[in-house]
Amino acid sequence: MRVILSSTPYVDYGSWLSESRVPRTIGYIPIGLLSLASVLRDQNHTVSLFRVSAFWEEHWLHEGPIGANYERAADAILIESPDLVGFSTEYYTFHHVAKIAAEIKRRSPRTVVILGGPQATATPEATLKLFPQFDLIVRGESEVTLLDLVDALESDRPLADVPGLCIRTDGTLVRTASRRLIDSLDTLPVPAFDLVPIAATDLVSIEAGRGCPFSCAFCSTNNFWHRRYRIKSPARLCDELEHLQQTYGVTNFSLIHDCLTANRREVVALCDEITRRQLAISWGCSSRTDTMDVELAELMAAAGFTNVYFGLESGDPDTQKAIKKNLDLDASFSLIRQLRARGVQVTTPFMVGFPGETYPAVKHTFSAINRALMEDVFLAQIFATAPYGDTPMLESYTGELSFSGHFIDVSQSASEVAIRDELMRENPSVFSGHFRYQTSGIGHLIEGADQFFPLMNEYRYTYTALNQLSDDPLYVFEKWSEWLRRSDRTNSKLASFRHYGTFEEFQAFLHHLIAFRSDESPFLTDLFDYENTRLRLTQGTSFRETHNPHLIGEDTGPRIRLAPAIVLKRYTHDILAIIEQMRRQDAPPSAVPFDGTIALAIRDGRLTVYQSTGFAAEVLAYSADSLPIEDLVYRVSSRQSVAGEDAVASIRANCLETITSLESTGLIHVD
Ligand code: B12
Ligand code: SF4
Repeated sequence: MRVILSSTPYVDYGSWLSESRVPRTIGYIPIGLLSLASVLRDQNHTVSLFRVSAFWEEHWLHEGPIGANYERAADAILIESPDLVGFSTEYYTFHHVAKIAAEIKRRSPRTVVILGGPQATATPEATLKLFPQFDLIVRGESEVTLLDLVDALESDRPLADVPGLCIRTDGTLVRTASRRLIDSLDTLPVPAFDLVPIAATDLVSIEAGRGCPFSCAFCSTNNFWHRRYRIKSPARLCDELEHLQQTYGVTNFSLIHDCLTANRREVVALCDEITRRQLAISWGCSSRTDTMDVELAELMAAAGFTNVYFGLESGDPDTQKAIKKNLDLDASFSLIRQLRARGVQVTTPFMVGFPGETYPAVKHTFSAINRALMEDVFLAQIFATAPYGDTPMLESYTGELSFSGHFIDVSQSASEVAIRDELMRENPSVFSGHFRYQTSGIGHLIEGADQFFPLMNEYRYTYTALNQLSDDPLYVFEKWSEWLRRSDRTNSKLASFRHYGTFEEFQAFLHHLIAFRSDESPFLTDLFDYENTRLRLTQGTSFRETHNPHLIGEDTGPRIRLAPAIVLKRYTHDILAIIEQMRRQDAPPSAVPFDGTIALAIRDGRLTVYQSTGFAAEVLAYSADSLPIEDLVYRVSSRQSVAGEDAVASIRANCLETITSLESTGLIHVD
């Protein structure tokens, strides 16, 4: 059979925050589909992969109705005359998948169009009822089911005999028998990685295993995999890693598993095998703070572990219990601190908008977010709680949802958005993820939180200092929400979308907040400038060396020059000491006077900060003007009113010593 498997589109958050505000789609490796493709190919079926994101990135029509984009995608899929087209689904872009499928069915009614993945599995009956373009849904784990289905279609066997489906029979919707989970993931063939472009420098996701034994009430993935932890054997996983390393030169991996460390023994065995084979790789995974400790992390780090995703969700102890996450935040932060000290990169997602959540509870969460930022996490994320299908939380609160409509989608006209929203509003069982739970007076803190966190992270010190000085962890976010409401800017192209603010606007907003408080805390200005400079440097803006033409005289021998990509700043406050105070988190930051020069540089891809005072600061400043060394000696001698050869020689020696020491840091060079 000729089969095409299609991934979901994925709309890039970052593109929305840029000044152009044109939402783009971005590609990813659809691990599940690669596994299905491999299983089908092993049985001699012809399989292609259609990546909607990649297609739209190239072929998206910015003008005209959005429908033309669905038609284009359908045409591209049908070019290969498939017998079966299978779409993957997640709630975020489900509406687009449904539209592409409708176009396929309209053009080619004989093509079997099916759905699989987390969203379709959560609401199979409601989905088939709403969307006649789908012939059936494959529920849950699908490698065996899909093969069985294709075989049944080819041999005309009744679909009712294929476990793991939801089908239409005689006008009714029927779930066929449940399908048992595969016992050993090692029995699956290696995913069809050849179907996606992979470059040596990519971060490549590979599936380590499936299933989390915990029971967080908001989470859909635990039920999906029956809360059964499975992991590929160390030998099998290392074979896959080696295959990718040898074939594509990839060294950076994400080991996809809902909670890899939930089984310590398995993780230790995996790390032992990676170490035994001496695989020169780095990798990250998802975990829970209460399933890892320093000893395990060190063992993992020795096997290439460099980053971890720790869902902390809430800073409120009562909410932790209510959502059944049950994490001890103090213990979590203590672990995070120890991991950071060992150079492990940590990302901490938080959530707001749990059922009945109150203002004080959200305050606790924002307090924990400040804490995470000061523990130097790579990213503290905030997500509005989406009521996913097939979660205990949604089951308990189904009757109390209200439609949100706030999310980042591809560009479309106001009337198209209105139609989209109506479809979602009227079908809460299919589109529950676009609704919100009823909360207690925190509505304004939910919508926009997802879009706020990238801004907050980039300005984490200014953000946290402002919050701490106000003794209110919600100070900046609430003011920002107000600012956005007041500015009420809309993009003419995307008039129908809510405006969540851009980096530039957030900068202007912070500038305004600081101006308000500058008497009270003048160091904020230095801190903000420091963060702006860091941002410009880390975003790759090239800084030219500054030349002061007045200082460049005749060629009088070697000059000191500032090394490239270094920015010098004169601050009156000790930024590093202030940041250190904030990290201690025992009191709001206070001014620490400083009289010197701070140099910001990117070294080995990381920001490095040097502070220098006294004569070294002076020499650094001169190096920005590429001053001849003899000029420097002359200036210092004149300033100190030194005369006589011996005295000048001693100053020259002092200058040379300082220059050598600065040269050794790589900040300046002499030519
Ligand atoms: C890696 C990952 C990502 C990656 C890659 C996404 C991908 N689809 O591969 C990235 C970072 C891009 C991502 C983004 C998002 N993700 Co995500 N992601 C995951 C994660 C952790 C692993 C996915 C995976 O590879 N699993 C392993 C493979 C083997 O399983 P699988 O993909 O489900 O495929 C199996 C079956 O579902 C089925 N199947 C899947 N597709 C199809 C299609 C057909 C035709 C058939 C027959 C069967 C079938 O067969 C496969 C083999 O058994 C899951 C959680 C999880 N453990 O599944 C969340 C998860 C899928 N993501 C989720 C969400 C919400 C998102 C985002 C919306 C987050 C956000 N706010 O931006 C975006 C949406 C992006 C998008 N359009 O896909 C939710 C989906 C919930 C829902 N009901 O929709 C999940 C379940 C996590 C959770 N509990 O919240 N995600
Ligand atoms: S620990 Fe993570 S994956 Fe497991 S149930 Fe909780 S949220 Fe879901």
